[in-house]
Amino acid sequence: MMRPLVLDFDGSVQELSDTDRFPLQHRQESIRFGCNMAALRALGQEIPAVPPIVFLGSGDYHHVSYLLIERLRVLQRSIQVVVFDNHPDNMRYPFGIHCGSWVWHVSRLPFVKCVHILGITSSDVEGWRVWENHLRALRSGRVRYWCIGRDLRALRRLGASGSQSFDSAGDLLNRFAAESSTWKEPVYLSIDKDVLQPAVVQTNWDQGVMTLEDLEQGIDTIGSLVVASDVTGDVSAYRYSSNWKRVLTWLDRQPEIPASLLNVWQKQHQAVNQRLFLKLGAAASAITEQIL
Ligand SMILES: [Mn+2]
Repeated sequence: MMRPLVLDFDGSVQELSDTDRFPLQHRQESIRFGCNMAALRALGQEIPAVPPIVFLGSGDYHHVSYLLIERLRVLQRSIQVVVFDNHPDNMRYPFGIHCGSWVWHVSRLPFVKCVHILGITSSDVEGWRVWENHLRALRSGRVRYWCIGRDLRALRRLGASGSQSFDSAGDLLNRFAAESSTWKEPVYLSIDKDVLQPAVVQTNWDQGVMTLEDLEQGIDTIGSLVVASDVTGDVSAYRYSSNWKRVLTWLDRQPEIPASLLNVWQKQHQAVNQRLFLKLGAAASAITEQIL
C-alpha cells in the first residue's frame, strides 16, 4: 500500500497509518482561501513530487488541487477530473485563484477533457447566482455539474446543457456509473468532504447530503481509472493577519468553528480519512504504477 502525503498547511489532518507530512505552515496566510497565481506557482516550486493520494487539510485549500492536476501534464494524454463537492468551485473570482474558483482554472488546462462536479446541493447554481458561475465553461461542456435537488432551469436557459440535477444521491451515482463506464481516459479524483452530510463529519462550509457509503460507491465506480487523488474538507481554526482576507471570508459567510468542538470534529475526520485512504489506495495502486 502506498503512503499518502499530507500537505500540512493547517495541522488539521490527524495521524493516519503510514503517512508522510510536508510542513507548509509558513504558507498558511498566503495560500489559505485564495491567492494570486504567483503565490500558487511559488508553492508548486516548494512541494515535492507527490504520491497518488494527497491530503490538503481544510477545504480552504481546495485550489491547491490545481497544482496537483497540472502536474499530470506528464501523462501526455487527456484526462477526466472528478470532484465530489457540495459547491461548484467554478465561480468568478477576480483576484487570482481561490477555493471557489479553481475548477475553472483546471478546465482551461488543454489536457483536461472535462471537470465533473458531483453532489452539489449549494444554491450557487440557482437563480440569479448563476451569473457568478463561469458560464462559458459550462456551455462548452468542459465543466459539468451533477447536482442533487436543485432547480437548474436558469443554468439551462444559459446553455449549460451538460449539467443535471437528480432527486437523490442514489440516482446521481447510477447515472454517473453508466456514463463513466464508457470512459477511456485516466481520472484525477478530488474529494471535498463538504459533499457529505453533517451527520458524517462537520466542515467549515455548508454541506451536502451524501453518506460515506455513497461517496465510497462513487469512488468504486471509477476506481480502476483513478491515477491520482486528493482529499480536503478537514477543519481548522485560523485568524488571518490580513484584513483583506478577513473581509473576503466574511463575505462568503464562513462560520467560525467553536474551539471546544474542533478536536471532536478532527477525530471524526480522522476516521473518515482512514476509510477514504484505504478505498483510494486500493483503487489507485493498480493503474498508477503503470502510468506514472
Ligand atoms: Mn471545494
